[in-house]
Amino acid sequence: IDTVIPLKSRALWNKHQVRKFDKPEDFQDRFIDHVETTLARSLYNCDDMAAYEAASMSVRDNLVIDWNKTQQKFTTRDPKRVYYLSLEFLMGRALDNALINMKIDDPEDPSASQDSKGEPREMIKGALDDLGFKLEDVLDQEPDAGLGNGGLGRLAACFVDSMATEGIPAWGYGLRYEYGIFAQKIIDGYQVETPDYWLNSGNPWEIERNEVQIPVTFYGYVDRPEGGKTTLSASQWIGGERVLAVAYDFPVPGFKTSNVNNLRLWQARPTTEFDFAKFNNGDYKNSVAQQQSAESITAVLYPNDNFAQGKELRLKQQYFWCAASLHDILRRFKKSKRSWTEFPEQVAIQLNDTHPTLAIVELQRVLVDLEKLDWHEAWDIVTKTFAYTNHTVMQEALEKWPVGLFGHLLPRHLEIIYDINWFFLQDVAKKFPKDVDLLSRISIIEENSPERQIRMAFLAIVGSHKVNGVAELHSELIKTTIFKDFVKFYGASKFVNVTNGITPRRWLKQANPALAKLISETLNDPTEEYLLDMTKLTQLAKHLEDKKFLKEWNQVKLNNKIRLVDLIKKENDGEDIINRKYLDDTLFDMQVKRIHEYKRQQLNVFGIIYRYLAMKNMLENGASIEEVAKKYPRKVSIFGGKSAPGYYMAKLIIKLVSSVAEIVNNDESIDDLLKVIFIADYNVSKAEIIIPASDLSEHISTAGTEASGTSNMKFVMNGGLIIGTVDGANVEITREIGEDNVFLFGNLSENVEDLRYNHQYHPQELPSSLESVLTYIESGQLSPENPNEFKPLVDSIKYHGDYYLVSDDFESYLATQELVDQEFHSQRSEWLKKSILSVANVGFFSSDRCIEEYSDTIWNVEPVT
Ligand code: NBG
Repeated sequence: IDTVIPLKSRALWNKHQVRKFDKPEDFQDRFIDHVETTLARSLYNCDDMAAYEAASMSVRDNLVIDWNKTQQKFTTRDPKRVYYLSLEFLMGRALDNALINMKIDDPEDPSASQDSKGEPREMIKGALDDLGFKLEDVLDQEPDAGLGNGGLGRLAACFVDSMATEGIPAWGYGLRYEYGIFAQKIIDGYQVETPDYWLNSGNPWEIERNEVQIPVTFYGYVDRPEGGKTTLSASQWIGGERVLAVAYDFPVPGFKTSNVNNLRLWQARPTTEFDFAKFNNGDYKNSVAQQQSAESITAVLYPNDNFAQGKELRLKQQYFWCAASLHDILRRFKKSKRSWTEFPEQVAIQLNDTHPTLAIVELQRVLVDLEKLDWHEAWDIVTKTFAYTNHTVMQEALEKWPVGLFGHLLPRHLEIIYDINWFFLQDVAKKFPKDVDLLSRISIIEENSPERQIRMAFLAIVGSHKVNGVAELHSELIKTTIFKDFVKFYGASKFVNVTNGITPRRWLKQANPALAKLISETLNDPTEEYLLDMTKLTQLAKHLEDKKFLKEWNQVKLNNKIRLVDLIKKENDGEDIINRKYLDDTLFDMQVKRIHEYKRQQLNVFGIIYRYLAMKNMLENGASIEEVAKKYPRKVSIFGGKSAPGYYMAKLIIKLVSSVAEIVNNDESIDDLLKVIFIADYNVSKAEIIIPASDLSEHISTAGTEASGTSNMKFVMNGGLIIGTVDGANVEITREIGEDNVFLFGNLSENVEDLRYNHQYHPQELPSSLESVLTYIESGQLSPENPNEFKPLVDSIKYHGDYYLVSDDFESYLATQELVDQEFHSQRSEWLKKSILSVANVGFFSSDRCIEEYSDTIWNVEPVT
């Protein structure tokens, strides 16, 4: 390894080598060191926030030591590396996770296993306690790193955890947004967005790399030097605007390993060049303003989930990030002095959705224009390097860029895309000479819209060697619908499935420490190997008849419910909405995820209205409250999730939930039998409290619309049962844990098209159950101040074709909910067994399994141990 340090000085360096702390006293030493020197505080003004910062920096010191070693190891061994390009990394909090994943070893006795020292988390808890701080309060200071919208961003976060854990030489690349996903406030029942300036008190987890600054160019024009006659030859892009990409690195520790990977996020900064022309004209202010606008590139995360907005700034973000990341990757490769043909043997780049598709074009540009490779030679390298993950079949979420906008920002890239398409279409025409329609259908350029558009998904397919969907059903669907023509051309083997997964370290151990403890005791696995090898969980099934175990299992759930009820109380200014007397007997039914029509929170809330009206009806007809309780036992319906700020219908659904909550929660006649709660500002750290408390969760998307879903896996991993449609990963969850343990309902995806067609041509009669709900909403009782408030929701079903098939699934939803009530209330020990069997068979959904599949079938990489 190259170094500028002269040989004679190296011994001294080694002598002063930094060491990891491995004892409480050493941690305390570090902690106070950071309080007094890094933070310039003291014993007299160290509050919880300062304690969080000092603890984080101390823990980070340990991680950084391992991180340096990991990176050195990769540099020396030079294995094939994986680069995971994702515009979103929804990391949540880092400190607690680091305490779980951090490996402590004894420098004096490296053979002594960590296990003999106990858990680092416990050690730090004790050490902080001695210093006068409670770990829980300290952890609570950390703002979420909310650099993502929903499942797609959280998936990337789970993947970096698993890649580090498995020893895959991998880096994540993303953007360091100054504003993450907005904070949601609910005011008078409406969502109000407030900016999430998460870096407000600094970020102890990042390392600013001012030495890594990469210039990125936009706009301008293309020049072809002498001899270069066509767009295929080396060309020169004369850029118009230049900004710098500065690297910020986040250590990503693996579990039970000293492997620490890197997540590199780019921040945009102005170049230090100065526009002297402007300056000399006396236009100092404008010359500075232009520089300032550079920073806007990484200012804010686009808050849309499953929706492509098509704004120039978004395209700028994408290119900025792709160009910087690729530059970094190429620089690292070039150090090895290998030939370009070896590039795909050394580098695998995974595209998380189409957002980084420009990286394909950028690599082709660099190889042709700068490295002077022949077009075809370059293209061969490119396609062997990239692989693309599709996360949705929904049209509105598929990215397309108008060529005008695109060509203005990236003129050379547009030429390259046209050339890629030209060669591609030639190949298609050769293979299917008679199929003229096919060419326009499969073309990367869509011609028949008002303006030509670049279809980014098509470009991603053409530029990749593998394309994967994220659950079996979804991976089949993409082959038969949106990418059908590509299967015809390439054959089916280019299209594979890798079913999503989640990291059990965060979603079991961190979110549900009590359950993790019970599991490790029951499995007689004190060092928690099951968190790495989840097949061990199947042994839980042996204990189904153990009464004591069932009781403990139930107690864990109850305690988690109390933890959640405390949170809800805190968020409601200290008022308890949920009656604490009956918690064990109350079914906690949850739907927490982005608010979206296709996810059908409206189906859930219509079901609640139906239940409420039925209860009232019974009472009016003289039934006693006990009789009502028998038919409609205790239940709390919990909602949480953000709507995109510009998504009118989703926002209306939030308001509807709030309005229903207002009526139901204040109706004394139903005696707390039903409560409705909307938890504001759903995010990763709230999910960690909400999910472990669920008895039932809802995954009720219109069949064929939810690519996978990952919260379904999180709930199951925490012993919650699920009610769901035959959609996304629900299908495989059912296969793994058994259909007796899942409440499935509704139409199948193969019928969706016909049902939609029918709605259009034969406006259907609604089931009377739904009719009564819609009539109630139309009556205006939920919104006396604006009786027509929810008309658009009603109309979308009654008059606008009910695109999401709420009416078709309503009856079967109600019937299945009735079954849920019965089983929860009258067969409680059966319910508990189902809960245990869910956890016992959830192992398949560990993201470690995903990463192994990606490594074997797509990346062709091996762990470095
Ligand atoms: C989302 C899907 C989810 C899936 C996640 C992760 C997009 C475009 N898609 O069903 O809606 O679980 O991706 O794969 O955000």
